[in-house]
Amino acid sequence: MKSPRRRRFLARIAGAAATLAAAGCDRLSQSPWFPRVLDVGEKLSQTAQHLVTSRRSMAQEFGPEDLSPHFRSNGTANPRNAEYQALARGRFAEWRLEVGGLAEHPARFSLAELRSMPSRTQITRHDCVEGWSAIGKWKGVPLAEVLRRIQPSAAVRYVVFHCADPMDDQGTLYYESIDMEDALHPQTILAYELNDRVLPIANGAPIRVRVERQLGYKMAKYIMRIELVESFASIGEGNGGYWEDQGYAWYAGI
Ligand SMILES: Nc1nc2c(c(=O)[nH]1)N[C@H]1C(S)=C(S)[C@@H](COP(=O)(O)O)O[C@H]1N2
Ligand SMILES: [Mo]
Repeated sequence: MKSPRRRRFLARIAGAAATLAAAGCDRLSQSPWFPRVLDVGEKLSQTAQHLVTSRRSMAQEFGPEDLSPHFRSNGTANPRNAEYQALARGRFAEWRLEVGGLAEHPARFSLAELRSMPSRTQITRHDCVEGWSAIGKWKGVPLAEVLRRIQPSAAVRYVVFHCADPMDDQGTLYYESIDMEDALHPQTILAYELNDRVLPIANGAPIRVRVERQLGYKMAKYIMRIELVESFASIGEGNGGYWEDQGYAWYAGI
């Protein structure tokens, strides 16, 4: 916003306003450019309004006839750390989802417990920034259901997903975060099924999050721990996600 062009534009507006003020208010409405300046303001508030409403809206859902024949895997296809491999060998019976941070009742949930909670099924399109899309059918527990059980404290602003998969030789783990508005959205689910089958390892077993109005990299796979925070300072120096730390936008949605 501090580009020279922007600064020149602001200077011109300020100059024009000063001229007008000197000329008197009655000339304001007669000035040919005044209504146009108002239009710009109107456009801006319309855009802001659109942003607010679209964030509350639902992502498009599709029918079974729209399903992609194969839902591909991207990024990690099989986390290569020993802990995850051991859990996978036991078909995740020993896996526990730890949900904590700023909450009244931090808890750990087994896969069976998550499966016994109310569920939501949705057929949606996944868009990856690398240039591919796929339509899949997801079943899972709404994140709002899980959060209701642990009672987030009033200060919570972000939900952070800590994943099992190391992204480099230093062992940097994949992680992601969303705000409370997306966390409580009805289409935000912790998915344990894809296309009527147990979620494959390639797509994030035992659970991965669906945040339907955002891009693929927000949909953390291999979730081990969910942490409720007030700011990213509490999770280190990061920008709220593995790809965000490489320069991607934190808000990857419409
Ligand atoms: N833990 C973890 N989550 C992840 C990734 C990853 O590499 N590790 N890749 C992301 C990206 S870029 C995309 S497009 C989707 C891919 O999901 P899929 O493997 O089910 O196609 O997962 C996202 N979530
Ligand atoms: Mo992606």
